[in-house]
Amino acid sequence: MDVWGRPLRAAEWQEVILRAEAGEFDEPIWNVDRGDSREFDAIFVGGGAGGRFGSAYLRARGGRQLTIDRWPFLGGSCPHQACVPHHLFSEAARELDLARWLSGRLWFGEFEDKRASILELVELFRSGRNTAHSFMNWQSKEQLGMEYILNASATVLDEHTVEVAGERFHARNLVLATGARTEYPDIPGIDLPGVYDFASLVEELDYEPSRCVIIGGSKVAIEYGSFFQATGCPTTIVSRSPLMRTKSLHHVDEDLRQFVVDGMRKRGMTILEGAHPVEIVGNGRATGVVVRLADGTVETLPADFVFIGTGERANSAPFVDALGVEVDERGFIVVNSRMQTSVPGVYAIGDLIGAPMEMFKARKCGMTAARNIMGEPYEFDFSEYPDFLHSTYEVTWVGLSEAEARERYQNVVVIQMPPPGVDPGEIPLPCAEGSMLYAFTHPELTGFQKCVINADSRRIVGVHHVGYGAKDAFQYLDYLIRRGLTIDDMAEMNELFLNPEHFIQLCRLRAGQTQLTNL
Ligand code: COM
Repeated sequence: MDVWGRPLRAAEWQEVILRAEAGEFDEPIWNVDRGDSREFDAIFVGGGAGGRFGSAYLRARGGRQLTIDRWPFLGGSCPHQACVPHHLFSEAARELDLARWLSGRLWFGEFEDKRASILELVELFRSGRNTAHSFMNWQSKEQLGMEYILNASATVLDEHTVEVAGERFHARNLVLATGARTEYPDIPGIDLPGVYDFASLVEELDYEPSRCVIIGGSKVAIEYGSFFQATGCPTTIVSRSPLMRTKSLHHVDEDLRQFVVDGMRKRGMTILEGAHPVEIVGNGRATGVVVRLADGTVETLPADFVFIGTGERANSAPFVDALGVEVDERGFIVVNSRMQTSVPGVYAIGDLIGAPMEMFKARKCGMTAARNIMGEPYEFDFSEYPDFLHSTYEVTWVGLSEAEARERYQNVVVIQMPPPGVDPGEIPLPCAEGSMLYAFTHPELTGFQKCVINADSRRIVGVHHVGYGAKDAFQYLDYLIRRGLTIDDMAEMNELFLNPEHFIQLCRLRAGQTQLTNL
């Protein structure tokens, strides 16, 4: 199917994508300007967030790109299996949580334990994701002027050549962007029906789970586990490390962690830390998980639904074979801060180069590769970034934890709500849009916040929040903290009462002090 020069409306794209997904046609979707004789500056192998944003940036800089994806749409796993369903499920978890705590009050009906269906929500996502897919194709073509080939696998032949559907394309550079997939633990029974990860969940779930065991303690485990539990499906997390202390999460403040993990337990989840999965047992399908608990005892946890949340592995093998690119011990492609691999002219971006597996990193990696390819030396260091996850709360943090700050600076003060040593039931803060109903009914559930300040320089070095509606602010706080934001700058800001994390007004209460003290 050739769509070059033929504008397709988003609704027409929906039709095309649905037919391709249903297997009604397996030919490539060609959106290539055959009349343009210019060499491609880059071929992006993979059209997910990194490939799409890199491609758009390179075009905007006047370059010519070609983006190839095996799926019939651009945007990659984000709108298909990862971030978008995660946000849908987390929003459902949050709504359900409110309904549970306000059961029988105001306009809320009596909360029933199994009040929501995981399957129904998965089906809702499955039937609606096509709109995001079609938007990606439409925008990339009509608004961004990208050239692409979809619904076709790319075979990399050498550092300048890629073959698609028997045709060879050449470029000055290659940008590898094929992402990662869940790394399944090597234990007996892992292949049984009833064992899912975030991707197979949305592709294959066809029954209503009634009891879940999650193997692993990653962000995915916390987020999906909170969702499963909120629907009324009793959920147990089996994690080797304490939750939120896994390697992939850094700068997590201990008080924030406690609030989140206690909150999950308050909502009925079982969290087994220091526990190891031994085997998934079943009779044609999973019926339970055998675990070795922290005290050494072995127990079988019944489950008709096992979810893997252990982390991810790179889809790098074809590039190692074809190009010999250097990879690390987990298969992630090694790049420098310009996204250049060990092979000249070959770049790698996004999840393929390792943690953090976050949208901002994928997109900015793509942009970084594009800028360098277009002759602009540009480096991207993603070792520091604002981070977040969802339990039934939105949990957000940036900068140093209190413990890290105390190691680094002599004189640290903290602004915290609820303050240490105070009964959280007496202080319904932080609260704002999204937590007002909790504040007036269950004040101890409204959330937690902490601002960590180097009292000598007056600089804010870390901020941490559990609640609702504050994530946006953290994107800007990150930027400002890197530029030396002080408590006095905060006191100059204009709070839109109630601003979700309350940092502006709380900082203003202390900014008048010459010698800062805790609040
Ligand atoms: C977002 C996909 S769902 S992309 O980053 O816009 O390509």
